[in-house]
Amino acid sequence: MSEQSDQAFSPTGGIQALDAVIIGAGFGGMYALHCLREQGLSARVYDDASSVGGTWSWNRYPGARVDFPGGPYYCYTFSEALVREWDWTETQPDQPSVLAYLNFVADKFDLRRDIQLQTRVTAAQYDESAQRWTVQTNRGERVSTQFLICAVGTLSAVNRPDIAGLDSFAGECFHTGQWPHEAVDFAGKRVGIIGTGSSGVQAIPVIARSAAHLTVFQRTPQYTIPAGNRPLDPDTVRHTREHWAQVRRQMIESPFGAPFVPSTRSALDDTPLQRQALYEKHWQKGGLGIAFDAYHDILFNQEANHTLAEFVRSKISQIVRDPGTARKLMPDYLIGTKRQILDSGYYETYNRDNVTLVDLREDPIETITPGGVRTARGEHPLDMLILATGYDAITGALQRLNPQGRDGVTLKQAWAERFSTYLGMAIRGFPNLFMIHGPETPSVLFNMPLGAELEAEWIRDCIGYLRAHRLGAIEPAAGVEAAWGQEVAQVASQTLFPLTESWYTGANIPGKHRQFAVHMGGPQYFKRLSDVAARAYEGFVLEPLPPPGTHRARDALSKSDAASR
Ligand code: N01
Repeated sequence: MSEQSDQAFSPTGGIQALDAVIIGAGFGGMYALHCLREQGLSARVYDDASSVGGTWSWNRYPGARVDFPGGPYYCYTFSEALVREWDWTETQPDQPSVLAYLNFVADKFDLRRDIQLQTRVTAAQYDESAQRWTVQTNRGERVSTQFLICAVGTLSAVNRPDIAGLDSFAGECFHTGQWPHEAVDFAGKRVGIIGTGSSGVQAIPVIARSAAHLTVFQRTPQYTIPAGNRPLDPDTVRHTREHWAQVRRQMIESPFGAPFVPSTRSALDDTPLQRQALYEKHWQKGGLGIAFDAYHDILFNQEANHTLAEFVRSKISQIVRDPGTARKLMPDYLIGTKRQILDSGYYETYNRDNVTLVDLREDPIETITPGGVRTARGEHPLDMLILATGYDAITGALQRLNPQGRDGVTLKQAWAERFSTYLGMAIRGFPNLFMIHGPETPSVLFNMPLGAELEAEWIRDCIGYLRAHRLGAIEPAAGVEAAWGQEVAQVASQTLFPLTESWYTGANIPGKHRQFAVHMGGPQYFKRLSDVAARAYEGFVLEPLPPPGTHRARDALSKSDAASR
């Protein structure tokens, strides 16, 4: 433990003291640990899972793959040695490959000695006088830490749907986000799956190949685009290794953190025939380029958006042989404004004899029974039921953690009406708490490993600043969260995203407040983070350390600031 921690905290109950507790051993938490240890800080990661990897440890469902430009782009970028050492083999790596990579990273950087798995943080409480958090786990540990870093995942709080009779189902039942580690055997079984988001769309083609019968219960049809997964071209691998700094810079500066060179053309600049040819070229190649790269205005202009939406609908009509099934699969909202899905043979799967599509909008579920799912039109007998019903996204895991900040106020209380953050990194009333991929960061709309790195490095530098200036606590100032929230909403309002009900807006969870949860600025956001740091953490209140040997709080907040709480 560092010298400063001794000054900042005098243990009273003999509990262990650390500089930082990090919750979550995914991309963000693992890198935060590495960063803080490099600075000589003592840190420990807690994770409920039985392996490192975060989302890649939980999402072991069949077909799970990176749905972003993968291979050498969806990975850590901080270490050129690591980039040279790890051989990605496919453009869209599958879940076992990503998990193997994260385990390799944990070993290479000797992270495991400070990662405690199968340990859930059950409580975290801020002590104002000590400027420290007390963290408790389900194993009965209590730890005192100056900094609490929540790398709890944006898509980790599973959404178990409130469907009548769900608990009565007598067969096997799995959620895609809590998939068993043991192999799941579909052979000879009647399988049902509820949900056609990214997880369902990835799993359905794979399950259909071995199940006796697969029944898909779809509430909202999806636009999905072929992933075009293929072996990585050795020239691409060589180029990225040889020009790594340049590739990294290009990703940091691109709108979604991807190695795309954004188009400058509008979809409306081309004739219908030209557009068709360009969309067809992207469709054959696969990947997100068709939505993010072909034209610059698909996500900004409704008319441009309709051209691509119509193209994908025409593909559904061409691919799916039964016109009734094709009709049920037709989405009618703005393409790309729900999370854009990449698939491997999704629409084609509905041409199989052993697959049935149930459109829940015309034939809703009445109840789940011990033997299957009963919809308005009849019973669907099942041996296995899969819930691909998603997550209480972005804010859910933080609220389930429910830390208790200043004056005993919990996060659930603070966010009862709407969530608020400053920079998506910190929350007023919760000093010394940082988030990685928190609400109001680019998180899920930017390259997630790269975004996690940039955020973890910002936290590392911020802690370094506090230490260098003998400061004990940091917290957003009054008013900055409201301004930040307005900026997030304003950036989003320039796009088409807020026009569609999605988990970005909170619409997938009954009763959840509607608030756009992602900062869509990408590079502009990360520039803001750097600027705030360069201006001595502008917008934050910085408290001095308490006098050595005392527990008395040094209230550095100005009277007006305190009064405005
Ligand atoms: O979850 P989702 P997901 N009755 O919320 C339906 C990431 N991810 O796990 O659209 C019936 O997208 C719901 O219907 P509707 C990726 O970012 C990454 O699939 O709300 N249906 C929807 O069809 C992704 O976006 C990878 O009407 C119900 C589905 O369940 C995110 O995770 C892989 C229902 C949920 O779709 C979440 O994807 C997989 C109910 N009561 C996922 N409740 C990678 O490869 C919900 N639904 C990196």
